[in-house]
Amino acid sequence: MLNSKLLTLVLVVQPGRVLLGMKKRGFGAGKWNGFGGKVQPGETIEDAARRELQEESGLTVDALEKVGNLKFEFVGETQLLDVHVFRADTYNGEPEESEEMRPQWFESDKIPFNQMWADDILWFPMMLQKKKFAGYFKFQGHDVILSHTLEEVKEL
Ligand code: 8OG
Repeated sequence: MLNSKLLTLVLVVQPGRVLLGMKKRGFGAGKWNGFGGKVQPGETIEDAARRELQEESGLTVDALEKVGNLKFEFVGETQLLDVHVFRADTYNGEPEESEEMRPQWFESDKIPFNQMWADDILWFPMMLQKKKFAGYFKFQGHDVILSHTLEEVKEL
């Protein structure tokens, strides 16, 4: 049986650009990604998303929109990652480097997919178009997707 671990991921989007962070350490180090991490006991998923965004980028947000749910299985591992993806279209503060992330804005047509998780190129277009999506990805190691499903959904 797979047990699952709840995680959050926040993409801050402005007209024509997206804020990503270079992950400096830990899981996914060396990849550009949104901001997020583990949901702590007693915390709602959305509170966790706000907290991680603030800790990793220095930004606070008023409204977070739920846009996706992505599940990741890694061959040989018993833990399924259950990632809740949010989009923020407004924010307060200025992005600041943290111990975990070095933030940088990317134009929406110059997103560095070759330095991101392999699944991101598949769902980023939906996220940018404000479509909601649900997906399941089976990874071999951290770079190869063996199989996946991904669909647009009405509700999350
Ligand atoms: O706390 P930690 O940094 O380990 O949390 C992992 C972060 O990485 C969390 O924000 C969820 C996110 N994440 C995955 N898998 C993938 C993925 O395939 N693509 C993207 N963009 N983010 C992912 O755990």
